[in-house]
Amino acid sequence: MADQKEVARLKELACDMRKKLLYLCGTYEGVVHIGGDLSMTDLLIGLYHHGMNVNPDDIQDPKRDRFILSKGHGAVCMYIAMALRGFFDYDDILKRYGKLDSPYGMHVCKVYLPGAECSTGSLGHGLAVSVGMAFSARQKKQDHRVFCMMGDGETCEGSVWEAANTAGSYKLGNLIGIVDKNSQLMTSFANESMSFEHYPERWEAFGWNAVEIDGHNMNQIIDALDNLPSVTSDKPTVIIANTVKGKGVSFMEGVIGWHAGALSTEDMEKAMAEVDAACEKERSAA
Ligand SMILES: Cc1ncc(C[n+]2csc(CCOP(=O)(O)OP(=O)(O)O)c2C)c(N)n1
Repeated sequence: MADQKEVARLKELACDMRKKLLYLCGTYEGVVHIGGDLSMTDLLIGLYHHGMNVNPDDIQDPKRDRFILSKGHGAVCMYIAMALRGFFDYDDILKRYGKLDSPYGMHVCKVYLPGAECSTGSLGHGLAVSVGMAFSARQKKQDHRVFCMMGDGETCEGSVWEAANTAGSYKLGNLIGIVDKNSQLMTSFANESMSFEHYPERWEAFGWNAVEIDGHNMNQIIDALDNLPSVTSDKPTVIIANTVKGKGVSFMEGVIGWHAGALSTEDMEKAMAEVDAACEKERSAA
């Protein structure tokens, strides 16, 4: 069972991160992909603050775990998770997000952002790049992992399954996929567009371990990350995280219009107060 002090520490970080995302969404002059940012907040906190071996003071450490945000439209969520870990300054993100020549683009740009392993934004490519990185690590006898975060909508892309098949065929146990399964795409609910039946079995058919969790339950996130098979094992693992788009904000949860949007000051304050209240409830229940 996960260490409860650690779980409490990570939950606090997730609360802080949700508020930081909402503040940006209420103060930035354009739209933010807030729905899918809030669905993967707990997962990114679990990864950057517990599960992955990363060091903001040595971003080129060859032993570091590699992270690819394949759902690249959630870039600012990754920037803030990294800022809370000491990679960047949150105020700098607020100042420069989405501006010309900024390292903090709406999508991830490896050329501009120190610590980014891959530029993403065109969906369906991150897993293939991750497979290449994991294969290369195997050949060089390196023992880090490669983590790849995908959206469930993104996995409608055929290229994802070609990459999944390749990873299974080459027995890349050093590769971890995470699917932020919030059951919404951009303009529809997932099951209105594509079937997601037998979803874990699809991964298993390509030679993967599939682990299904509640992607907002920090105990389950930490358990999944703490119990990954060894880097030398012969099966890649996918963590299928059931999440809620817009998690934590009543007027966003499960609402199609909140794939991306901007918040008025009033709604921003309301949303932040809801997050605060939920965090306070969790604290007093602990
Ligand atoms: C190849 C490609 N097609 C279309 C888009 C536009 N697009 C951006 S986000 C999105 C929906 C993705 O859904 P999902 O992967 O489930 O992301 P989430 O709901 O977690 O934000 C689409 C279609 C894109 N970025 N890349």
